[in-house]
Amino acid sequence: MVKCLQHKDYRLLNKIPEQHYQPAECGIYEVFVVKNIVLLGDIEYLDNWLKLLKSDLPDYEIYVWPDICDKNEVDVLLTWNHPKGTLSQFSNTKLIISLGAGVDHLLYDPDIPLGVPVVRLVASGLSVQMAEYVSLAILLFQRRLLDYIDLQKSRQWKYLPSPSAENFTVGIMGIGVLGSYVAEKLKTFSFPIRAWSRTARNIQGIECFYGKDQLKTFLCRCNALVCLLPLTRETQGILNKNIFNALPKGAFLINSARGKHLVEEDLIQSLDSGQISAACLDVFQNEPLSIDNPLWSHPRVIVTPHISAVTIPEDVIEQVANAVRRMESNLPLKNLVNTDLGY
Ligand code: NDP
Ligand code: OXD
Repeated sequence: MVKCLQHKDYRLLNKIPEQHYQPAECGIYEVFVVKNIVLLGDIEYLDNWLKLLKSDLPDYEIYVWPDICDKNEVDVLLTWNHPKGTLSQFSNTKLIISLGAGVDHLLYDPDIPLGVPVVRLVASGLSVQMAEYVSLAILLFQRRLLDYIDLQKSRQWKYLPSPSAENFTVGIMGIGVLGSYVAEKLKTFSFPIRAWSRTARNIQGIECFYGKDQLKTFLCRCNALVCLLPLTRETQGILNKNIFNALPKGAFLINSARGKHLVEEDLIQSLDSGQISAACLDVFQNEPLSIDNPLWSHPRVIVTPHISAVTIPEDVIEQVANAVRRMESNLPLKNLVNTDLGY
């Protein structure tokens, strides 16, 4: 869109191609291209986002859904859990940025405008938080903290033997940006690490497996299983009774990826049979977790409200601004999502 201004703004003037200058009959008029960004959905730290976007992308107008400019003139969408039915309205958008590492919230929506590039966030802050969360849960399970909490309730002073870290193998499903960082941190405690991915990987100090054919071999020695997979057609419902039965009896589960990876009923059965000893769940089929969901009160389940790795605007603003500038300059986008693969 081209807009007239009735004041001089040399900062903007310098950015405008010459053919856009239009001298007016009286007064000083300048003409420049207006570029628009819309923040759409559940945006945590909205005030920070607005402040940072205005300072890092000063040539953009920033809007927050639903008070936005003409939908056809939105250049960039920054989204997280957008309201249903909104995406199709942004057919002229040039770039969609997921305000998280996952993009299932976008790709599972049939309304997503076709052909618009989607980029996701890859930030060291997310990896650090995820490593803290997973390490906390692994150590809690390996050192039997849940059992000690139980003993405390009945004031029992009792020693419970626990496996050494060297004898407690952690299996990570999804050894991408987050999984590989988590693995490096867990290695420092001496946990043997196994990893499972879609394609073959070779990572020093990690026993790597890939593809459906190697899944059961991967699982058979995992004392704890950590899910850090993206949610795709292939991985939906992957944490089910077949997987639980392929783990050593009494294994632990940590799901920090997406709720739809887990068949919740299968987990409850496996917990009740002792096949799975305990689970730490950060994500759920339906969020927020409904008040009557049995996971809330299961004695062997830890529930957290999707907080393992929260996007902090200050950590990622540079990446967001870079993506916008690269889009403008037709440069290859970083962290571009492969919409066919779903991650
Ligand atoms: P990446 O894309 O970097 O890594 C994905 C990994 O999963 C890769 O190793 C990939 O294999 C593997 N994978 C994908 N599909 C399959 C498949 N069909 N079979 C086996 N392996 C597969 O993702 P990130 O590490 O950045 O993030 C992972 C997920 O974590 C996000 O998608 C998001 O859902 C979740 N997340 C959750 C957060 C929370 O707070 N709970 C916060 C941030 C992210 P390959 O290496 O072969 O490509
Ligand atoms: C993410 C998340 O994908 O917070 O970043 O779940």
